[in-house]
Amino acid sequence: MSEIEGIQQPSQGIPESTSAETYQVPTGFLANHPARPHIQSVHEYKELYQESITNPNQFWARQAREHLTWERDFQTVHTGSLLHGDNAWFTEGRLNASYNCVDRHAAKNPDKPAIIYEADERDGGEGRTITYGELLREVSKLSWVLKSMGVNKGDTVAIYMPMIPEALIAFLACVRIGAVHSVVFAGFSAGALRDRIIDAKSKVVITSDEGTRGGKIIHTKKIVDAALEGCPDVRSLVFQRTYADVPWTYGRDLWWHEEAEKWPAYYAPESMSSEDPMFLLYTSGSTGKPKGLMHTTAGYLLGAAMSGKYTFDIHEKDVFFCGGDVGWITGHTYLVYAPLLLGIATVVYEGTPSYPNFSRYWEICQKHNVTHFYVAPTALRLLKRAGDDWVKPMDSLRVLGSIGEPIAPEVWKWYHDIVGQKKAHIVDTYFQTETGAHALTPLAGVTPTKPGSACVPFFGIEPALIDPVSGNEIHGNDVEGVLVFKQTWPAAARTVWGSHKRFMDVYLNVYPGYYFTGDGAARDSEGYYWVRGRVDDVVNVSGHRLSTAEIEAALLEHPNVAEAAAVGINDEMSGQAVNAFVAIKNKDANDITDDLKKEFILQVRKSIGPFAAPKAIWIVSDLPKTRSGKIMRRILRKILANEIDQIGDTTTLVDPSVVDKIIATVGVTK
Ligand code: 6R9
Repeated sequence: MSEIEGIQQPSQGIPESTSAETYQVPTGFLANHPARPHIQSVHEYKELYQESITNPNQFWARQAREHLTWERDFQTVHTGSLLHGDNAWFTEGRLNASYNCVDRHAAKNPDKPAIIYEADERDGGEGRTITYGELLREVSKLSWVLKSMGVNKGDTVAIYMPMIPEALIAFLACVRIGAVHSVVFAGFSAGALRDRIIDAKSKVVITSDEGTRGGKIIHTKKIVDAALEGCPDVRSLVFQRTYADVPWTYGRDLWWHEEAEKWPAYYAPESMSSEDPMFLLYTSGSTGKPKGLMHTTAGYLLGAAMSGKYTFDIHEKDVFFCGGDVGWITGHTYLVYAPLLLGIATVVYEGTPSYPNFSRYWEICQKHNVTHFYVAPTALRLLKRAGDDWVKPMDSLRVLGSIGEPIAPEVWKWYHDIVGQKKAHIVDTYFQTETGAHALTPLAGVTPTKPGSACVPFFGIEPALIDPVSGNEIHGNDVEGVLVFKQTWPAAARTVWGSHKRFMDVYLNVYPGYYFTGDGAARDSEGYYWVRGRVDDVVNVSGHRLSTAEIEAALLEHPNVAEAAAVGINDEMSGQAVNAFVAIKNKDANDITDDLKKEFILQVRKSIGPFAAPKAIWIVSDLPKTRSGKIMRRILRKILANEIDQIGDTTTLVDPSVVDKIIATVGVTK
């Protein structure tokens, strides 16, 4: 059975505002500019874009030689196809990611800031700045340490770290020695971490004693300890962040600082082939098991460098502040790789937007003259609700980015008017773990924008909309369908680690010849794209991608859960929220208490992580199932949305009367 069997129809209509409200590049953006935008006009964008689609080999060869430093030049630009899933870029070429991010800048400007660290306020909000010269020394030392621990080229290393500079140092040391990093967001539970360590066959986990975030302690080392209970051969390297007394397993655990001081401050970067794996990043799909998307070296780096340069219009002295966590693709590409590839300073902020108060982001922007700020709409909704008084005047801001979920037009406008003081250009960027870098986005300083639209395709991306019923492409404008891409691009993930068949089935075999995004989208009368959200069983909670199947699998681990169905519903603050319907076993109806519901929520926190906890649990006697045993989640979604009249035909259900019982439980009005 293919994973996307239940593709849902993209539902909403095109908002009225689609072509009515267009914002031109703010005059303040240009007034504040250090030089002039890299791309000067919509016309220039269109010409370059056209070349990227009609003559991709010429386009990408030029870009690859311009943006990356090669140890050995490539001869072949691209081989393979979406149909066969065998794409390779810049073969014969050799390079090193860490060299491109660190050495080439350290040689020219050793004293230039690379990382600006802002600590969590729990520690008084202090921090430090790390220059490119220091970064090269730190990365080199850690490279030696990893080698001394037996990590070789091609081995996988798990990184389970809070938002501190050492997380970036860990990324860079891995790629310096040719190891494949597999970063696991430090909000995942021990069980989820263990699954990812085992699936990736990671040899070492890099972590910290603890983390601190929003004034709270994250017990990273303890979680790693619990995860490693199931993996006796995996060793751990522990950075001292809070100096807490943590449990220690001699022979397995090593302190970062004790090891690093043993080694020289230069380590020669490993020579890597363009297609050598660079990292794995696990993400949720329609089925229970998370998949490790594999990115390769040259193509990924090129996507990061080019989108950094052109989407954000980054210039030499810019300071980039990405509020996303390094555990997600946004952190990988836009907190770590893009700014460092371009040789600018990247802000690493350990805390949250609301601690100790709602000005924290803006104070950081003021303090460090941040030119680019990039965050998920969920944080913007929170800050908007907190009130405009918290926002500070930030004259250095030129570009404000949004990522991870659709941004509502009123939040977009608030970002533009209040945060950006109508002087910064807003870029609503659409991309995925799988795309590696931006796929649909305005270009700062170039593209006229529309609140709520991710606008136009990035170079090399040829979007199309497909009718999910007929499987045919929908041509023309003012249409809506399933979003696909018609040709591949260098930064695309190459496979699902250890399961190429799954990669083919989920992304490339759904509509043969196309890359399937899993999202629904509209194309308005001017060809602008409006991403609606997932058409599969993936829910986007506060910009975190969750699989309903994974949540259901977690609930089923509880001894009193007979069956579970999780669905996403719209939520004012988190964009979407998860509600779970549970049929219980081994308990009487009288035993259904709030405590039991709490236990179910706890089960999900334990199995996946706190961020995946359902917002509500509904205990029901039975779930709406077809004769073939398929749970009709669509019906549950309609009930929660109070759209009872749109439930449709229920005659295919084994027991249609369960629908009325669920309606009574949820308490909606008919
Ligand atoms: C970067 C990231 C990818 C999914 C994607 C889509 C949603 C991301 C968006 C957006 C509307 C945007 N998404 N950016 N939806 N507008 N600008 O978030 O990657 O975690 O893999 O999630 O996020 O649904 O398919 P990832």
